[in-house]
Amino acid sequence: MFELFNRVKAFKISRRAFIGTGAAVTAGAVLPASANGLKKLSAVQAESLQQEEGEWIPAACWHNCGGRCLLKAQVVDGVVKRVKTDDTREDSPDNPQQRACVRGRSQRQQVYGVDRLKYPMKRKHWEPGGGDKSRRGEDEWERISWDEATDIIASEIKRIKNQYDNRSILVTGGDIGRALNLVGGHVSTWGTTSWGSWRWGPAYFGLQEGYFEHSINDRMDLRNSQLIVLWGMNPAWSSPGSPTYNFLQAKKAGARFIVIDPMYSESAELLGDEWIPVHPGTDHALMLGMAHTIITEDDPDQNPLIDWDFLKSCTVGFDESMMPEGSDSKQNFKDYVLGIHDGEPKDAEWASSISGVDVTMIKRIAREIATTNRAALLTGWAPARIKNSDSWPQMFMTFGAMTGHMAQAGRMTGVSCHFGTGNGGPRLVNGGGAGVPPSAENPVEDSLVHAEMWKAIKEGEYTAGYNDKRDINIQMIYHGMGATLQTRDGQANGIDVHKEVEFVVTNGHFITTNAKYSDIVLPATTHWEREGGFNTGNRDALFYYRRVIEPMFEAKDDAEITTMIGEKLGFSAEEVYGDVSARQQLFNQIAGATVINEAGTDFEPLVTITKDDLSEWGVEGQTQQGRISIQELEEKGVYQVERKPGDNYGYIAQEAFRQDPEANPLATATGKLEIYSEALQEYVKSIGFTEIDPIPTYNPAIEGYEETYSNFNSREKGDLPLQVINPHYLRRAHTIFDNNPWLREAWPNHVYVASADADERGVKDGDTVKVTSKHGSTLRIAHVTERLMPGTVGLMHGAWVEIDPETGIDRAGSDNILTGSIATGQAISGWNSTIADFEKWEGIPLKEDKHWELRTV
Ligand SMILES: Nc1nc2c(c(=O)[nH]1)N[C@H]1C(S)=C(S)[C@@H](COP(=O)(O)OP(=O)(O)OC[C@H]3O[C@@H](n4cnc5c(=O)[nH]c(N)nc54)[C@H](O)[C@@H]3O)O[C@H]1N2
Ligand SMILES: Nc1nc2c(c(=O)[nH]1)N[C@H]1C(S)=C(S)[C@@H](COP(=O)(O)OP(=O)(O)OC[C@H]3O[C@@H](n4cnc5c(=O)[nH]c(N)nc54)[C@H](O)[C@@H]3O)O[C@H]1N2
Ligand code: SF4
Ligand SMILES: [Mo]
Repeated sequence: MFELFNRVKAFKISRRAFIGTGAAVTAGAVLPASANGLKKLSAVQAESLQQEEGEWIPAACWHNCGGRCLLKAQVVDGVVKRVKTDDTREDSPDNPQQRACVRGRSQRQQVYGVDRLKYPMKRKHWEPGGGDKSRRGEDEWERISWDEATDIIASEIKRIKNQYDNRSILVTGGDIGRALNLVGGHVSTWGTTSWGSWRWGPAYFGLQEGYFEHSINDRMDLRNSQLIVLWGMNPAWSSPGSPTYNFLQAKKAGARFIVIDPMYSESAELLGDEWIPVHPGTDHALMLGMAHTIITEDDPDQNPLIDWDFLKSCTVGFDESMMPEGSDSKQNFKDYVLGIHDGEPKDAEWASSISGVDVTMIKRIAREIATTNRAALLTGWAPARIKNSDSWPQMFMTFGAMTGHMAQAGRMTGVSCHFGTGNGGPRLVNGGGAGVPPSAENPVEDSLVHAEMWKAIKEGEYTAGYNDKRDINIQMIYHGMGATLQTRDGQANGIDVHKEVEFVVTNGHFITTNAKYSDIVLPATTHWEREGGFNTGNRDALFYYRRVIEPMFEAKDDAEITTMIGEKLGFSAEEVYGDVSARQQLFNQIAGATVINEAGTDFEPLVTITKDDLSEWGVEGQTQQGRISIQELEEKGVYQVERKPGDNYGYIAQEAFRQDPEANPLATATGKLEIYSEALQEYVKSIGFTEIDPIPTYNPAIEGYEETYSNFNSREKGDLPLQVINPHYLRRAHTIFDNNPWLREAWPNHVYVASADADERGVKDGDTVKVTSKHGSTLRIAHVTERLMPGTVGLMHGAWVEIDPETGIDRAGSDNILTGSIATGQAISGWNSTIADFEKWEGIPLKEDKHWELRTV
């Protein structure tokens, strides 16, 4: 191990030397400023890449980053010298290369980070039972052995289990549950995380569970759309890789793009023909105003704006004549929009007064969508990560249904986010299972919801359902994976909790926020240091990765850590994990990989396996015929299904349902898309927080736009007059890469503030500001911009909290230090509904975080 460390160190020095020479070559070669000169340069570079000895190994880029790309690492003498991306195919619009973003290309700086956790560490003042718990987060660290670390963990598990019970042990992620389930289990967590109100609710009114793949058509079909609305989505940042390129093909094919977003995003810049700024969390009101326009202007003969045929055959609840049996006919959507019973028409004027969008603009886009033959209404999850947005997905789908933009070529309405951005449909190529037996069942049923979790632990009571509060007494927290203390609502409560419980453990790569507030931290391997596996992303491609380097220092795989702790608790490795070796697990995944057949009707094995392969790998298995050899997979690291327009792999969401709704009903009580849904209403009620109507009525968000006023009717501004959103930006994949030196340089972590708001507060670009919400304060350097709607603050998601012990103020721009533990409806984590204000910071100005020390231990 020491030998490897020296090699990495030597490499770092020689890399610096290399960059020096590289820069000189670049300057010289560019001087002629001719195309020829540049060509010569790339030829020189290509040659130097080839001359290098060593092997290019497919390397994982494993993050929850919304994209997925091919990464290859050049390994010389056990050390990664370079990374490159997809050059396995010619790049073309139909079959783009799966090219890595800036984060993937900086991956080496993560794996070889000087701040990697090298050894198991113990908090200096830890004692059984916790010792001085208030020192968590500030205490020093001491190196300990794996044996000591696992001894301490096992004995604390036993102590806490005996002194309290298993309901006092919280696991926030990872697979440590495999060991804990054998000794009586642990409390779990759940939440709507990414999806907001798209997570569970949509299944109740007719969409499959809020996941990505099923509500929109595939990327080839996007080129048939004449109008594409990007409603609260910014693929250029949050779905890097091919999605933005695919949208560009749709644009080249003639589509007009409208972007509805409080921020003039990079996607708006690249694709948008029009940008419509909207106050965060008021999208529902805006869409009601649009619905009002087309309901009042629709004339089936002279000016047809509503697709009555689709509404009648495929939906229930739109008007009095379409109500499901047994319902109150007055509770129909159209009457609500017109204000028949409540006396409040949801017209464009009403919508404008909430959303901030001009009345004429609301009417115009409503008409434009309704009169375009083939439109795509696409939304990300950000507008659904809003407290009280439980009816928003139903509203979005209702508008799509009214305009008939569903289930036909070039016509679609739904979620376009993460891996499924602009590319709906089932995956075309899949990895197989590893063959590890399932974990023993967890006997503890309690599960805490993210949105209230930290407050619930603090107060000793959590919500288990409608009228169902239960007591809870957490004394141990095991962070097996994830960045829970950083990424869940109400971080200030979370920090308090971490200073109160008796024992906290984290497996991780760095002194992340979870680790910082722990007693014991255990160094985990990264995917580059493991046997291998598959990563999935968009539906066309499957990525294979294998071991690039040996484990750094004393890092161990999470599975091994769980096994060691299981053994200290008295169980054999087999009892914890089964006896399938890591090599066999990898082989099983390869052998079980499948790809769509040419007819697009079924799946067939992806990888050919010969007798020689079996003996070379030393695994059990059978020979099979597939499309590619194991050697090709190991070399290329990607299999991408070849696409062309009109091929057999296209996907039109809900097509069969629209063609024959009787023969292909949706999974609702009525078999239809339910604009009136008692099932949705009941579901939301059953969770135990706020309730909703069966039709998509507008509920102002808690900490939403309306609350920026002390009196919304008379428009008196309140103490917290601004709204904070947390865009997912390219510096990080959530919290990951926040410590990456290259990315710190490439992407400063400034808070985005609108020029008008900055002027009002005497703040200039580059000033340090203090942003304060109801729940906490954070310092950041201000990026003053015209690209943000006045009234909105863009605090980018995922920075690692850094509480100043003197002031109690966060210095790092942590998004969740501004959010509270507030659960609504289906327990939405409504981060994008947070109200705040900012002011110029009169203390010592912040340094850019590229100058900050890394947390090395
Ligand atoms: N305020 C606010 N909060 C948010 C959001 C927001 O927009 N605003 N977005 C939310 C969303 S959409 C999401 S998905 C969540 C993400 O929340 P998390 O999943 O908690 O975030 P990540 O940063 O991806 O955390 C992954 C962590 O696991 C570690 N890790 C990675 N691989 C391994 C491994 O193999 N072993 C071990 N032991 N550790 C590993 C990484 O180093 C990192 O610390 O955040 C949510 N939180
Ligand atoms: N670079 C990067 N990419 C990522 C991630 C990451 O951390 N970093 N995380 C990945 C994960 S797990 C997820 S869940 C996805 C999240 O993907 P999204 O939910 O699409 O991501 P966001 O970047 O939060 O928001 C997208 C756009 O919505 C806008 N927006 C915010 N609030 C509102 C609103 O109330 N109304 C409207 N109309 N627009 C609004 C934002 O300004 C932004 O331009 O991103 C994935 N991709
Ligand atoms: S988009 Fe994701 S998978 Fe692709 S290079 Fe970036 S971080 Fe890696
Ligand atoms: Mo997410």
